[in-house]
Amino acid sequence: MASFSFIHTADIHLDSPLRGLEGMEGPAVERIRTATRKAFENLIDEAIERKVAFIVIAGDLYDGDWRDYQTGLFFVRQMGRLASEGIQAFILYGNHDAESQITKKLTLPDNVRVFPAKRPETFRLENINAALHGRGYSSRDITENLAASYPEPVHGAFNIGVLHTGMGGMDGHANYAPCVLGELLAKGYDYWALGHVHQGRVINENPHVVFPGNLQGRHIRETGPKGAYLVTVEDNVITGFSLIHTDVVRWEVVNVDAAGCEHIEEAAERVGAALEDAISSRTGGCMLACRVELTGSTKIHDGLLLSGNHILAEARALALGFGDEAAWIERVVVSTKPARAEQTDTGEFFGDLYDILGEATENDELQKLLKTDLSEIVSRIKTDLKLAADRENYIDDAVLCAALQSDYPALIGYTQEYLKALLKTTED
Ligand SMILES: [Mn+2]
Repeated sequence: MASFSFIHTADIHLDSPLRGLEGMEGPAVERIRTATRKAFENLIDEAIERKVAFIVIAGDLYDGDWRDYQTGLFFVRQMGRLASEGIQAFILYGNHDAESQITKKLTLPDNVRVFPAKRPETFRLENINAALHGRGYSSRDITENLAASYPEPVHGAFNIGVLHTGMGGMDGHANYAPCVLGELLAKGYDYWALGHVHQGRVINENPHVVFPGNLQGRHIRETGPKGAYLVTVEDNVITGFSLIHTDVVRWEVVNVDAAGCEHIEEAAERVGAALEDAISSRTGGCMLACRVELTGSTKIHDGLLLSGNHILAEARALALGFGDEAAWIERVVVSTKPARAEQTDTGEFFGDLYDILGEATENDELQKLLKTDLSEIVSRIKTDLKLAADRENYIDDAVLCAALQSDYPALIGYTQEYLKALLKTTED
């Protein structure tokens, strides 16, 4: 009777360009830059060590068109490592690496099979009695229900459906190749190897319907441990199912309660303590890549708001104090509130201006003026961002978000807070 294991991965986004690292150097930044490749190498190491029969890549192997041939050559080299161990690989392209998105091409080794985009294809593995069904993307925005076109299961075999889908638009991901759980279950397959949703999730067991999530988190919206699923099958029954961690950088938000802080130095001390905690609880030698968020009511609220680069550099210095590759700070977000006594005390000198701005959030005339003046800039930002950022990615800067949504009251609100802090400090 057949017994074998396989690895299910997706959303690798190999060589995905990482924003915000421009002009930065050091081992930590270098580790982030090369993380998607290193995680993929880890996956191949695992596949070889565990002697799996094959690996399945359920879409978004690439982030988009290769900048040069190095990305493709890296992938071929990894496939060659599998080939020399007699391990096969099945690839299905998703919205990011759809046929229309990738213009460069390289010959893949014989152990690699690619699901076509025109129609579903079934690959049979007679020696282990498995059948893999799948259909790739011809273009990035597939609105057709691809699963509906998949064939009936091969009788008596272990059937795997490979599919890149937004299912019902989960986690805000674009709802490409939509389908519902019920129809996947009704297909009669044993395992649905899905891709596209970056937060790993086991939707169903027996039959298994699984989003493995990213192989490696790439930014602050892709937090927590990342990896791929190792599945063991004996006599057509799943007897082992576990997540293998492959990530080399782990993204987290580190909250720092700055309530009651009297000085910036005190806030920095708390940042240091929070970082130490976060670093000591990380696992598997992963480097921590984190966003520090300061919260709580404090009299240094204004100082923090205006500290800009200083508090960020300070946090980065604190992180370096734990070693070269222990932690890296992406940003410091100041979400503190003024201490109670200060909340109403805006001072006479600029009190009027503050009040005017306060009323302005509800002033239709002013908003009309802003709309006229700002709409061109905002629409240009929109175009640039849409070109640069994938629609799946989130814009996580609050001010940018307000601009993109033409939320003028919110924009005025941010300006009001910033001006208040600025004017107060100038007055002091
Ligand atoms: Mn995708």
